[in-house]
Amino acid sequence: MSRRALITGITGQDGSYLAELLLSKGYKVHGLVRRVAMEDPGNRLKRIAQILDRIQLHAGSVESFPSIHKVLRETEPEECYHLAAQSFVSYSFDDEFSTLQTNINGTHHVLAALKDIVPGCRFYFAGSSEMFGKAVEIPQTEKTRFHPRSAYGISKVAGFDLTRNYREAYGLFACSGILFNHESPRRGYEFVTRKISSGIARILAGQDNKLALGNLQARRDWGHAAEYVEAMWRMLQQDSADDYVIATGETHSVREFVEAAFEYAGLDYQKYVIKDAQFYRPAEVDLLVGNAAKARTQLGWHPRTGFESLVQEMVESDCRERGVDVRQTIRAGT
Ligand code: G4F
Repeated sequence: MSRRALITGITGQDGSYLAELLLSKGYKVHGLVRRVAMEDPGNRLKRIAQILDRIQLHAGSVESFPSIHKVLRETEPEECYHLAAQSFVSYSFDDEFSTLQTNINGTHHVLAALKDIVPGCRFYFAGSSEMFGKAVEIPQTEKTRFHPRSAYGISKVAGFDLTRNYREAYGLFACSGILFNHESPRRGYEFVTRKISSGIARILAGQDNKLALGNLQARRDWGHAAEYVEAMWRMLQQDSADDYVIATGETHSVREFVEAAFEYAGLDYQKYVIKDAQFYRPAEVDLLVGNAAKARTQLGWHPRTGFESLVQEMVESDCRERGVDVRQTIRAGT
């Protein structure tokens, strides 16, 4: 019999890659999806359109304990990947209350319902390098002290502690992945990498001539999302539950991403990129770089896609979507 997995946040970048990975391993995949998303499949289910006939979606929300309870009773998963969250750091400054409420209560609801209904189910919590915030050491490991700099980061620290406490207090097989930034052509347009790659595509398509950005000095450790979901799965296949940093170990500034992406498209970024104060954050996370040695040793996981390849894949994909052949524009020296 195939193993059953439930993914909250299945419609997002990570959820869609994870669902594909689990299907390829023969799992029966269930996804928790807001009812509004089910009513707008063309838009909100677009990342999972290619697998909709092979997965089972359940209407519900992590904000509602009864709906989680109901879905867990119906599906009785053996593995639960809790990815659903308000995940845009910038927005968490605009609405701290809803970010804290959705992210902390959402995690608490899932853990509490699992303990009641399927205590043997293995649980994955999507932690974040934003928990390190004003990082106290370089690179960051599982032992680095947290110093979050946003309501989003604070909500992830709370989720991490809830997960650890359900493991210690109730014996749940509950793990947290401390994932550093992970990108792909499926990334949301509001995140800086996709904003840059889609901005370039619009410029090459003649639909725009400027790209407004905020802080170009911030440094991030950017990997490929399709590889990071493999680490999530590996965590739940271990003999015991634990927490792991998932990162490439390389850090680049936003400016370096901009330069690499524009250069690949044959453009001089200085002609197009403008600074806009609205994209600066009240508190910035200046430098993130992770040490994933524990994941490498214990999970056998390591990143494969380098920085340049990631940048190029994203630019190419966005250009293709707009009907622009970026390789041709490079040859033509646009
Ligand atoms: O792409 P970002 O919005 O990602 P951020 O804040 O690092 O968070 C992402 O990664 C986390 C993992 O560490 C996740 F937990 C989280 O859910 C999310 O996936 O911003 C990256 C950097 C920031 O320093 C930001 O200030 O880019 C800088 N930036 C500069 N201009 C911008 C912009 N960010 C955005 N979104 N838009 C800009 O115009």
